[in-house]
Amino acid sequence: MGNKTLAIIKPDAVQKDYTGSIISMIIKAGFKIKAMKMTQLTKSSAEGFYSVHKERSFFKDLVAYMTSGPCIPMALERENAVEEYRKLIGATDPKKAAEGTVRKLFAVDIQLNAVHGSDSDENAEKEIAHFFSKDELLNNFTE
Ligand code: IDP
Ligand code: MG
Repeated sequence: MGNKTLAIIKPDAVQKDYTGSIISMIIKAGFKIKAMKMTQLTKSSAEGFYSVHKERSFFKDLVAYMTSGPCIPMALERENAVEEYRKLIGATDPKKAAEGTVRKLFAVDIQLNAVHGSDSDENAEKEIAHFFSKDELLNNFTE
């Protein structure tokens, strides 16, 4: 059970000024922010980040969405981080997300769903490395 995950406040949520509310929920749920930046993904960076979905029908739209404006990636630390963060954000489709979850509160639909969360410890490592250099954080994690 790992202690880190990669979260992103996606462009639609940043644009609608949900950033403060979402970060507040993350902190109240017991996560420590170990690194954070605001950045606008290039097409190739977004394609790389979501390469597991490249054969999916929604891939082109997903890349367009994720490059549409600034987003806020964060490396988060907490016990059982991947699972606990996915519990906090709720299901991919906000219609199916539990009451009080980030996506229930802030997502528009299954695509414009406000936030990203890693789905495994292995992917959390890779996704954190996608956004943050070692100097920016990795040695800050308690192991
Ligand atoms: P996740 O973000 O909950 O892990 P994934 O299945 O990994 O969900 O999908 C990645 C992202 O692709 C979603 O967060 C959402 O923005 C988008 N997406 C997923 N499924 C669909 C779909 O059926 N239609 C449109 N966009 C989708
Ligand atoms: Mg996923």
